[in-house]
Amino acid sequence: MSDTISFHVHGAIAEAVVDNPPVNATSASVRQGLAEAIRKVEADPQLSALVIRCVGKTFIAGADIKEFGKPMADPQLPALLELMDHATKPIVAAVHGTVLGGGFEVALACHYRIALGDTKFGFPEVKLGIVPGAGGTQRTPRLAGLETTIKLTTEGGQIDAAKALADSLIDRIADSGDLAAAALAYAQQLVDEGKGPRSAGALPMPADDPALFEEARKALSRKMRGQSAPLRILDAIRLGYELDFDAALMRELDLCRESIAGPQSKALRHMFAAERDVARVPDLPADTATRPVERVGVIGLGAMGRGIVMAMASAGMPVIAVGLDDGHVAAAMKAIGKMWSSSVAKGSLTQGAMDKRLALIATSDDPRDLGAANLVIEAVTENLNVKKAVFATLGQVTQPGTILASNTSFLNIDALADASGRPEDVCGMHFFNPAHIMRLLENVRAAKTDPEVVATIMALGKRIGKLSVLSGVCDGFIVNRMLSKRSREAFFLVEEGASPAAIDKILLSYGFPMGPFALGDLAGLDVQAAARLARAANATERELRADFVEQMVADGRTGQKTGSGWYSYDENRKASPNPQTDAMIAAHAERHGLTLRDIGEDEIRERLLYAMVNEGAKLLDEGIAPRPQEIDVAMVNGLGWPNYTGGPMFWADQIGLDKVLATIERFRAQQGDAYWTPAPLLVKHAKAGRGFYA
Ligand code: T1G
Repeated sequence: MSDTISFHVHGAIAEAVVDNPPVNATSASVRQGLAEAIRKVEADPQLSALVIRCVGKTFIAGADIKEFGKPMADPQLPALLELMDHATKPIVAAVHGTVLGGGFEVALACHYRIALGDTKFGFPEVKLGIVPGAGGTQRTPRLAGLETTIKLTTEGGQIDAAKALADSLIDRIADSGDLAAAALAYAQQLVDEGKGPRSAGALPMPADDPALFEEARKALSRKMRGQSAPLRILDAIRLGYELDFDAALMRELDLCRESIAGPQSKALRHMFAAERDVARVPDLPADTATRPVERVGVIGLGAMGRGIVMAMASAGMPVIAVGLDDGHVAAAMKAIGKMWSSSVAKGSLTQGAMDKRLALIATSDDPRDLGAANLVIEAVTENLNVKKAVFATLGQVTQPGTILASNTSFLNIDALADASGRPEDVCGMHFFNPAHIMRLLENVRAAKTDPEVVATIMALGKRIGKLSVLSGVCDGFIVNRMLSKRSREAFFLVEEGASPAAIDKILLSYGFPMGPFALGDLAGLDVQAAARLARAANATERELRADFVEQMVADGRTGQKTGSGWYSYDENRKASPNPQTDAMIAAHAERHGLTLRDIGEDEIRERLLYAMVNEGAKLLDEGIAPRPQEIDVAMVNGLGWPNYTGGPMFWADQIGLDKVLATIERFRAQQGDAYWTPAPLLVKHAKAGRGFYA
């Protein structure tokens, strides 16, 4: 057998056991070993059936992503599955863990399936921009029907064993935890009952339902806007109505290969790897000790503090929530209760789970109560002096070794560290609003942060289900610093003659969920004005002059919440053009003697996006972002940069840094050195003909 498959014989039943860590992917040696096992069983008259199972945490979790884009050794997965389909003795898949993608396809090509009760099944290919390539779109509908197939393959979610059983995707749930024994007994029973092989391909397709496909197409075009794989997967399922089973499999494989070769899959696979890379901090040894975190304190119960309390309690973490006074605490708990109650009303949370979460939250208006926490997150108002005072207090009321984290989005954490008197315990944990929903967590290492503190907050992020990215200290860290350059260009473009709606539309069609102006209205223009004020000392005259948000705030127009900002909003917050905005822009131009011009789409898009790429290169130069991976993961998950472009740094690499640099030089000539001096790293890489990724 191959080095990843062992072969065992138990009476008349043979067993092929896959051992290919970490996730038993169908690497070449697995495919070869399974093919050999099938041939062996076929050739041996003493053997009547074959069980395929895996050791470790999971059954096969898919094709081996590392093999993509390289020539694949035979047998390819579809050829292996064809061998199974045509075997003359029954093959039983015994599955546990996460049965995903190519792994699910292996199981479906087996003739019978038995699973542990806590097994999960899914086709995550779509998340990698891939059409399933080994029968997933053909066997699934024949077994489970169209609705389950469309949902599983186009959305990439998972179902549990009970649902898989109800949908005939498995035949049996093992009644004990001993899957190996249960599978052998099942195979023996099949043999005893004279049950032979069975192919899902021999079943008819379910009755066609064009309306269901049409509905799915519409929903996916909305929900996964810009992505090609979901729609290609629908095309693949339809092959079952157009071709016979074998021909449909061949065409499905073509679609799979085309999708793997396409730019979106390349970018999405990059994101998959980058998300895992950022969990490993380059200069932090993997065996760095972490400090125990059994109770988290949160001080400051505004929108961010509440969201952080909710994120912690939702993850099962006991929290001490400390507000300014009784009134603030009561208001915060009322708001939290209201949000969870609305989830209960919608059915996305059970009352029991909500009660459990609430029971994890202790409240107080006395910071001394934070002495019982192992880690405290400060989320008070975004003002350096206020925060310094809080850190001085925290330094006194908490035990030495208690981690003190600030949720500031742009203030200097080194200054807070000094104020605490325990700088080695201080770091940043920058959540994104709403903190209980947004997946990104920017963890910030300050000058004196202890490595154990870094290791602890990275681990804590994972524990509460966040995607943690490590950043150094600077104004705005990774996401807000890059975003501030986009905002600058957006305001300049308006001053030069582009309409906010046109700018938003261009970023929307690039793939962002919304453009900068719609985002400003949503977040609140007063918030944006306050951030501009905090940075005014370092702003240029031109940046100060582009004071549109200040003008609107002075006018009482702070965005969605007042029904008016860049856009007008009706009572359902539906946006429409705002004549006041047009008037403001015209008056602004007249007041400052600005001439408006027609600006092309390419210039608008490139100025908004290259400003961020250039800033990203500076973050790398300065060591604020350890690697381009941190930037791509942060921008995709924090700002909604479309994941199928791979994030700003990967995207720039695909364009070619020489081209990006040439465009930036053009903007520099047009707009001035203050805004468009290329980052030294960008120049260096462009000259060397390489990318941010080697
Ligand atoms: N191939 C290669 N390596 C993989 C892998 C895969 N499919 N899946 C995970 N890894 C590596 C991962 O990079 C990491 O390595 C380690 O395993 C642990 O992963 C023909 C076209 C299975 C639920 O998309 O969803 O099948 O970074 O940190 O949280 O139609 O991994 O440590 O070096 O995520 O326990 C479809 C993707 C492929 C499955 C485990 N399958 N994987 O989660 O650990 S396309 C997928 C996952 C396909 C067919 C086609 C998760 C997991 P390292 P981890 P985890």
